[in-house]
Amino acid sequence: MTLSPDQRYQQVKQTLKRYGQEHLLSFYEDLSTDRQDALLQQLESQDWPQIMELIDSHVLHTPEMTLAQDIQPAPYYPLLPTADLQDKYRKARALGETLITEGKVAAFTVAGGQGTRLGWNGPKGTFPATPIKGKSLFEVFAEFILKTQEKYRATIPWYIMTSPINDGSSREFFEQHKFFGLDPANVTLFPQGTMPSLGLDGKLLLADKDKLAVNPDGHGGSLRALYLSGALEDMARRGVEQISYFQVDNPNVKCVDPLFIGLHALDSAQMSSKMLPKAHAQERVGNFCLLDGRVGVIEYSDMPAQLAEARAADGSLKFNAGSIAIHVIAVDFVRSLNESAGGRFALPFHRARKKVPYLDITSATHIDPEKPNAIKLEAFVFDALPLAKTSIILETDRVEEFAPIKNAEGNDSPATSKQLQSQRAARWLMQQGVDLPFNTAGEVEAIIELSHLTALEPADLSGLDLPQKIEPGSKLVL
Ligand code: UD2
Repeated sequence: MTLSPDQRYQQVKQTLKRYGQEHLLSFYEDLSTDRQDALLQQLESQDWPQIMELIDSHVLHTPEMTLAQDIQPAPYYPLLPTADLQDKYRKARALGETLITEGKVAAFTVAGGQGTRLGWNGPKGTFPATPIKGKSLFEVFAEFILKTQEKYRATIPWYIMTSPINDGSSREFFEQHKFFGLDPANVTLFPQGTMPSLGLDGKLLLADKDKLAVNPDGHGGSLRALYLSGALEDMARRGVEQISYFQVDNPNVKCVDPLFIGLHALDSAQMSSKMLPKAHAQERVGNFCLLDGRVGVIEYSDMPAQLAEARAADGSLKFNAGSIAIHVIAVDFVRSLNESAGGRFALPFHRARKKVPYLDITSATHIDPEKPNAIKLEAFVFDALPLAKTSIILETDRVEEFAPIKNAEGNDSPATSKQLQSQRAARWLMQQGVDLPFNTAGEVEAIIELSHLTALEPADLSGLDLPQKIEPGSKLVL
């Protein structure tokens, strides 16, 4: 039976009263019918019992950080296989290639972040990332996928998680650029979920008279959004079994890596990760650990200093495995995270105190707070790792696979990323016998842009018409 607007209003009012949140209807009478409807819909779609539990545990109280009793470094597959692993790596690569060829692998980019640190006024995927042509991050990934499809004569469906804030502009960008040559039928954009931003007094905030203040629910929300958006169903329909997960900010990522996918599948893992040896003890990346025997990540901000600084017998960092947020995740595992706990999503929320603009109820004015006034709740994708029955880690190389663009300047900025992109291209060219100019620190003294359409890995360059020598200070697009 459909309820009349008034019946719906009464029902919502009752619910809010039960939870001490009636203030959210303060401006209901001022609104047009459409806007009243929008507000009711938003309020009806909230999981109130869960929100109230979270207000109690994460706003009115601070959840106690319970680290595991036993914290050990997590084991990983080394970058270069030791003699006893060579055969396994060969088999793994072959299996990864077979899975790609058979259409069992999808690419998945999380691109819902707000990119505040970079100060870019648009979706981060539209940021001009490459050193000479200024290709966008989305284009860089599209080229990787195009070339992989050509190399393996396969289709690699690409899923991109946006946020409600940047979904429209991300779609427009893809349309303007004709999906960079990909078949639009194989590219799916969907927005991630949101969580209400919670005032420090445990009251939800209004962004406007007809709108709750909400925030994206974190990259961990991607595993929920894959399910709720129908993307997971779409994958199942296409016969996809493995999801190659990466962040939007890293142009050097191997969007689809046969060796990594193959090792994950050979070991029947449910969720696997790539790691980098940390540059220094306090590098701002998560730390792979064995937490009471299960693979997990302790975020840099939560890692006790004495563990972060601990040394192995040879003087190297004991916990040296840094997470760069590259994963392979089984489709069935994502489904189980959504279906096993009685339909409630399995990942926990983390709290962050933030400044959230809101509509003040008493004065009916918009306030841009100067101090943090709210708690944002976010899920982290790596919290799924300890829930996986098996989880493997593969070491990768910083220049080869990590050139993130996070800050406007300094570390992890467009400048450092462009340098790393040139550096990787230089390495690959050097392997083909090209003569390159390097300074004493080993940095290439030329700007080189190497498209994924030309090569996905060094071997793809062999047989191409390459220059014999690159002069210092020159610019080269390949
Ligand atoms: C993340 C990891 C860090 C390390 C680093 C590597 C966390 C908490 N930290 O740090 O351990 O692996 O990456 O680069 O994960 N995103 C969404 N929706 C959201 C929030 C984020 O899609 O609600 C996406 C965002 O677009 C980006 C990625 O997730 O692609 C990383 O987000 P971040 O910039 O908040 O994480 P960062 O760089 O602090």
